[in-house]
Order: sequence, then C-alpha cells, then structure tokens
Amino acid sequence: MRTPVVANPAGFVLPDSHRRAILCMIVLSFAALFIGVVNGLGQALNYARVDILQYFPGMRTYYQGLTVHGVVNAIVFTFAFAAGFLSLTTSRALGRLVNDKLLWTIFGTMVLGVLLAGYAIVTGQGSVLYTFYPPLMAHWSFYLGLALLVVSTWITAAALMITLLGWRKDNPGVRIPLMAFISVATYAMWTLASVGIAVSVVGLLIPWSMGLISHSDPLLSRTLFWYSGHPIVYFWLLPAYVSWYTMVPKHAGGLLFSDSLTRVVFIMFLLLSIPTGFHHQYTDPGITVGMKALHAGLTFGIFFPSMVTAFSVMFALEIGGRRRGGTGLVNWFAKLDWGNPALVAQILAMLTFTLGGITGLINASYSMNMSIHNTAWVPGHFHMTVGSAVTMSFMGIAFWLVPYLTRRDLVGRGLALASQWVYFIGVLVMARGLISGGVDGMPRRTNMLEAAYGKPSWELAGMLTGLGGTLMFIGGMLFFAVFAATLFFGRKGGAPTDVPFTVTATPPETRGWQVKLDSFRWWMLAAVVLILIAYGPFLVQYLPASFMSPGYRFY
Ligand code: HAS
Ligand code: CU
Repeated sequence: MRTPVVANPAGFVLPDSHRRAILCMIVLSFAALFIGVVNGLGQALNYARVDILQYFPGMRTYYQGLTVHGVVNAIVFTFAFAAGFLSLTTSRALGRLVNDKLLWTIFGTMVLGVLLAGYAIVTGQGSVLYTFYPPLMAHWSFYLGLALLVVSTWITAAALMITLLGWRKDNPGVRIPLMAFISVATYAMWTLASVGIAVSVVGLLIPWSMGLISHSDPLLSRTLFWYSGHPIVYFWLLPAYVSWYTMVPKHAGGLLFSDSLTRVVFIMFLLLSIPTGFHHQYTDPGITVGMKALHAGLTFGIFFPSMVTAFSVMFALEIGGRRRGGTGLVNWFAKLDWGNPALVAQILAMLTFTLGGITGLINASYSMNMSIHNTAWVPGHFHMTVGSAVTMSFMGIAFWLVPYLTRRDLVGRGLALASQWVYFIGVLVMARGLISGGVDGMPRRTNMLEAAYGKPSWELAGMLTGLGGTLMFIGGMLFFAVFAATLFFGRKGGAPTDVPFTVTATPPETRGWQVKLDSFRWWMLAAVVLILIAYGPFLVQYLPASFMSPGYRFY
C-alpha cells in the first residue's frame, strides 16, 4: 500500500526573525560573490595580458587578487548561501522552524571568520590562495578566520539535525520529507568531510603560523586539505541539486522522477564524496600508486549520482515542456518557460554542468590528468562546475528567494534573464580559452604578465579567456543590479509567499527497503568505514608527521 505522507505541510509561515537571519546570510553570500566577480575580471584579463589589478585599491600582487577571488567565491559565497537556503528548505519541508538564535549565531560566526581572514588577505599577509598549501605561510588570522567559517557550517549542521530530531520525535514512523532529507544529507556529508580541513588548520597551520611549531608538513597538510577539498565541491553543488530536484520541476511545471532515487543519489554523495581526495594528488610523491588507483576508482563511482541527476532532471523538464504543448524529440525543450529567470538560470547552469562533468571525468583519469594537471584546463573545468552550475543555480534561486524573504517583487525580469544569458555565453567562451590553453600547456595560477615563457599559441586561448571573463563580469553586474534593486526598491506586495515545492511522480514508500533509506546513522557509519579504507593505509604508513619545511612568504 502506498500513501503519500507529510510531504507538504500546509500553512507554513516564516517568522520575521528567521526571515531576517536568512536574508542576512543570503546578502553576505552575494556580497562575497560581488567581490569575487570583480576580482575575477582581473584574473581573466591577466590571461589576455591586460593588467587591471594594478588599479584595484590596495592590491599588491596577482596572487593577492587570486586569493581574494578563490576565498570569497569558493568559501564565503557558497557557505553562506548553503546555510541560509538549506535552513529554509529544512524548515519548510518539515513544517518546523530551525532555532533562530542558532541562525543568528551562524551568521555572526561567518562574519567574524570573514573579518579575520579578510584582515590577513587585505594587508597582504594571506596571499596563499584558497588552497593555502604550506610551506606558503599566512598570518594566523587567515587560518583562524577559515576555522570559524568551518565552525559556522558545523553550527548549521547541528541546527538542522536538532530540527530533524525534534520532528522525528513528534512524527514517529513517518518518512522524512524529501526536501528535508536531502538538505540534512548535504550537511551530514560535509560534517564528515570538514574534519580534514579542521585538523589541518587547528592542529598544524595555526600553531605553525603563530610560531609555536617552527616547521610544517606539506604532504600531510595537502592530504588533509584534499580530504575535505574534493567533498567541498559537492557541498557547493548539493544545494543546487536540492533546487534541481525539488524546485526546478515546479518552475517547469513538471514532476520529480522518483522520491527513492533522489534519496539514493544523496546517500551516494554521503558515501563516496570523501574517499576520493587523492585524485587531486596524482602527482604528489609519498602516496602509493595503489591508493591513488583506489581513489580514482571511487571517483568514477561518484560520477554516477550526477548522471542519475542529469536523467532525473531532464525527465522533470520534459514533462513540464510537454504539458506546455511541446511535442516530438526536442520541441518540448523550446516550450519550457524561457521567460522565468529562476528556471532559465538553472537550465543554463545544467547545460554548462554537462561540459563541467565531462571535463571532471577526464581529470579523474590518471593518465589524462598527467597532461592537464596544474594547467589552465583545471580552472576551465571548475568554472563549468562551481563557476556556473553552482553560481547560476544560486542566482536563479535568488530570483525567487530574495522576493520571498523581502516580500518585494523582483525588479527587472528582462535584465535578470539577460544577466544569465550573458553570463552563460561568457563562461563558455572563457572555458573554451582555458581548456584549449590547458591542453597546450598554458599554466594555471601564473601571472601571465610576468611569465617569460609564453607560447604564441597561448595568445588565442588567453584572449578568449579574457573576453569570456569580461562577459561573465557584465552578466554578473546585471545580476547584482537586479538583486540590489529588488532588495531596496522592489514593490511590496506581489512577492511569492511560499517556496516552490515539487510534487513527486512516485510518493515515498511507507514500507519495504525504502524506509531504511532514512537511517542517517547507518549511512554515516558506512561513510566512516569507506573513509578508513581510503585513508587508513596512507596514514598508517606515513604518520607521524614530518615537520620539515619552514614557512615562506614570497608575495
Ligand atoms: Fe572537479 C578539480 C574531478 C565535479 C570543482 N574540481 C576541481 C577543482 C575544482 C573542482 C574547484 O579527478 C580544482 C581544485 C584546485 O584548485 O586544484 N570533478 C571531478 C569529477 C566530477 C567533478 C569526476 N568539480 C566537480 C564539481 C565541482 C568541481 C561539481 C564544483 C562544484 N575535479 C576532478 C579532478 C580534479 C578536479 C580529478 C583535479 C584536477 C587536477 O589535476 O588538479 C564529477 O562529480 C562530475 C559529475 C558531473 C556530471 C554531469 C551531470 C550533468 C547534469 C546536468 C544535466 C543537464 C540537464 C539539462 C538536465 C556527470 C546533472 C538537459 C537539457 C538538455 C536538453 C540537454
Ligand atoms: Cu576533486
């Protein structure tokens, strides 16, 4: 017997203090993106050998600019958005509020973290890029700021967990509503994943940067970084997937393909995101080939839930397109609502992610990685993932979320649509430049204005990178204009009063094996076992740490 259970509690109202706390997080998130996008223009133009960074107030070096770009985009923008958005989705799906004092604590911890890390970066004492590998050394406030940003994610995880446990107590035996399940799963995965960065920052880097220990262990720090650094990409991506699964079908007028399959996808992310970090370290010495091969194999495993996502989301879009009168093999696609900026942003995000995913598979292939590692190919890959799939999805979500939180109408629908098309074309042109340059050996993280070894064939790649980056900047500015205008000048009244909420084609099963899918405890335990298998042998062979390198500050 199948009965749909508590999937859409009616009458949900977000009280004002929650509304303001979540709005603060979303504004912090996009303020960070704004700084990131402005710096991004400087980075992209550097590939075209045009120096605009020199005009940025207080900017000392290319690496300072690149650190700002990476930290605000990859850490602040994503963390703040996930905290605000997933607190809302959890509350909404459970019909139960996340504690508002915790929401404000999360926001306060983030702001403190940004100020501390920002102090080091702005004063030129933290130009260590967002990967902060030792022996490059930053001021201790950089590491402390990052630690606080990670702590803010733990408070969020705890806040969501407490809400879920309270709900479970009041609803014994009821399936967890899907939107809440996948929101909490995202934080469950990240809680396990963030341990690596936390150990590295607190145990190794803060004492070292304060002079309490004189030397660092680069390999151990890199390994701990990538233990968190691969799963962090899914921590960025999964809030977008929450929207793609549970909200995009609603925008498109379609249906979610399967409740159970969606849960399985998120459980696969919980299990497989972490034991794959060595695919960033194929060229590192000190890690056995066997361990690298194991992580490569598991990386192909983590490719699978995204493939499932592609087909599930396409199902939802196709139903929507056909309901709007679409026929034939492709006509349904044209019939989608191309006038809705929230939907358009996310469809364009999916299209770029298809290319981002394929380039990820190439990265993961050990032998192909050897020819693209540390080249411009890699930023080509990640601008088609985090720089577009994630960023454009978050922008698309903002098109309904900001009106929902402020109770103000979206201002400039046409501009909002234009912003996404311009950004989309920009990211494709830029990625074309970076990818082709990378295949041709053009390096990443290199000040091209100073590099004495440029090849003539890098010229076109560099120009395309600069041109695409400029278009992304213009698209970004159009987006920020819409965002700010809505925030300050939107007309009160017509804004959406609820989050978009999808109906599943197959409601959650109330008996059978599917019920077991909701047991977070067992999935987390299984994830820990996989982590031990993937990292245990390395740690046994490697530890104790070898503190061998002093700190360096080159720029
Ligand atoms: Fe990656 C490096 C492998 C996904 C981000 N990645 C990076 C770095 C970043 C990053 C930031 O194996 C650089 C780190 C640094 O600074 O050094 N990546 C992968 C693989 C995947 C992958 C296998 N990456 C991501 C995501 C990111 C991200 C997601 C951010 C959000 N990546 C690597 C590897 C490296 C790497 C190596 C190291 C490279 C090196 O040497 O340094 C997979 O998860 C990708 C799976 C994706 C798919 C696509 C599914 C498509 C969907 C859209 C469907 C479209 C629809 C529209 C529905 C399988 C879901 C349809 C409509 C139509 C009509 C068509
Ligand atoms: Cu990775």
